[in-house]
Amino acid sequence: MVNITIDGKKIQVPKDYTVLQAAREAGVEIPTLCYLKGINEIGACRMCVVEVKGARSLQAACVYPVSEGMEVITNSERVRRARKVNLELILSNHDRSCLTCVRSGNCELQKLAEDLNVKQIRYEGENIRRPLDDFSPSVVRDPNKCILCKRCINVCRNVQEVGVINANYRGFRTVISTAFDRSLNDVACTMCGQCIQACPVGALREKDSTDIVWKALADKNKYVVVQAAPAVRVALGEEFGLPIGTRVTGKMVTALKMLGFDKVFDTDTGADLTIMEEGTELINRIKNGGKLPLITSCSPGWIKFCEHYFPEFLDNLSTCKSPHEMFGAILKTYFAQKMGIDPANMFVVSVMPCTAKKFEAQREELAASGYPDVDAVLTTRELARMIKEAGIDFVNLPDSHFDDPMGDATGAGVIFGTTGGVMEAALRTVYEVLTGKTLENVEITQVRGLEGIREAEIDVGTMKIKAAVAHGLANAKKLLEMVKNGEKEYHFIEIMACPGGCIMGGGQPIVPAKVKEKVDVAKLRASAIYDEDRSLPIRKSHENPAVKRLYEEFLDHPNSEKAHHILHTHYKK
Ligand code: HC0
Ligand code: SF4
Repeated sequence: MVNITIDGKKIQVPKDYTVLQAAREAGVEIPTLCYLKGINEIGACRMCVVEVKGARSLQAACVYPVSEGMEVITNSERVRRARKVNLELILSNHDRSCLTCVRSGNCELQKLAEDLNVKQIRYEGENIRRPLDDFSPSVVRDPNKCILCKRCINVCRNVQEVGVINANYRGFRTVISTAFDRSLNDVACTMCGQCIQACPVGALREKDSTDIVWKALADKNKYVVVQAAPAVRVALGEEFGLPIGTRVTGKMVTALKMLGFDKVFDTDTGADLTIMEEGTELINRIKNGGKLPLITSCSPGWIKFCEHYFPEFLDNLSTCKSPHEMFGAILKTYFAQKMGIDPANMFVVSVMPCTAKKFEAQREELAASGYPDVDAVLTTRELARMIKEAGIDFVNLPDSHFDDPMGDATGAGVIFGTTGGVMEAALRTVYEVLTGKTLENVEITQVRGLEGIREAEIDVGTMKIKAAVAHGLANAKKLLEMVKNGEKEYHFIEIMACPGGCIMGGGQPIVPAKVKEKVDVAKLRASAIYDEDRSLPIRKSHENPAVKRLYEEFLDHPNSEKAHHILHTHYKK
């Protein structure tokens, strides 16, 4: 420990702390912009400058280490002036179209300009206009709004270990881009959207699909069905000022009905169906000497990562389509037949916490009826924008239920939304199928938690299933390397591209970096998911009445020929 003084306040802090960490602990406010705890600590924006007694120039608190006897001043005239000038310089070279920016109201730059009382910009930047990169179906890059904070670079490089974006050129010409300035669509980007989550401004955002969906809703000839992913219901409320971790399932359903969708369904039903198919696939591979470990296939960012970087594992991937794609395929076949609707006139919208789902929906192999299984994907943020545009008072909405006859879902379907959930849901079913016994305690806590890689051995009758869970692509990579070099052996692996699973997807509400420093967002959203699971009367996928009916009336049995045709897919090397 060392003794330091910040603004006259004496404190003791660990000797490996930075000045910023010490100040935060002492409750002293220092503004930051490029700083992203544990991910981007590079002192680039110089918003956090402070005076350190004995040092000639001002120091960036986020990278300056504490030392015994250090005296720091965070709020002198000199410090305030320097921060203001730095901010004005950033703003001088920024496209300041705040009124029409998707991040207006949730922009860290806008907030700083307000906090630092910047009322004029005295400098003229170079303001080089650069073209938008909007060729990716998932992520739009707007270099004119970029403030070169490099948060996106370090998330992509270190959290996801993908590393497709970097700083090109120097000085005013510096631009965050890909190698040779290609579109994100033309490099090995997984479309996970974690860079969007890290961006403090509107330089990275999702490809907007709200117009396409409004158009479909207005088309009298279209039967427009919507399904909502498990993770959306525990985060959508944040866009309307509700606390992180609030469950808004019923309000979300009401809002979707008010927007004019003909049917409002639950992707959790698709998740239950996935468990039937994937659980059966696992049992068959174990019994018949098939390729193991079986690896889950529901996270499209993970699938794209596997196709680009680990093609040797493609045969390990479950052939199951992801739940929302399965559900879309069922809507345009079974449900369309049942309702007497031509699938050509059906428009399926998925509301997802994920940007990679936009890319997934466009994959041409995902079209069981001859038409795309899913026509448009909205992120949680886009749905919030539509609700606001429609003038709906979301917070005061009453609750509604998902529609029949496809509206039943189980707690097993809900927990898909958090890391470890697909594994737990599968094991709830696989245990009962293999042992013929009832699983009394459905909460398989060994696979829960937020450790990057988790392992479990589950007794199922005469055998033990060795399972592993990884979330975030750097963790996925680490786990796959261990499997590849024979260090680890498993029967079943769950991989989710985003750290925390879908609850922390690239399409979820964006929580400012400062709030993320204090609040464990993943933990709060995950606990809301587990509460929702506990609140449901049925918690095992194979007990879902809608899924049972689907097999009786249409699919016959899990992994049947028809099920394979409609619910399964293949991958590209
Ligand atoms: Fe997920 Fe899904 S759980 S990927 O994370 O499997 O996006 O929430 O909808 O499809 O169900 C996302 C979330 C889904 C799918 C489901 C899976
Ligand atoms: Fe990297 Fe994911 Fe952003 Fe692509 S979407 S640039 S992989 S962080």
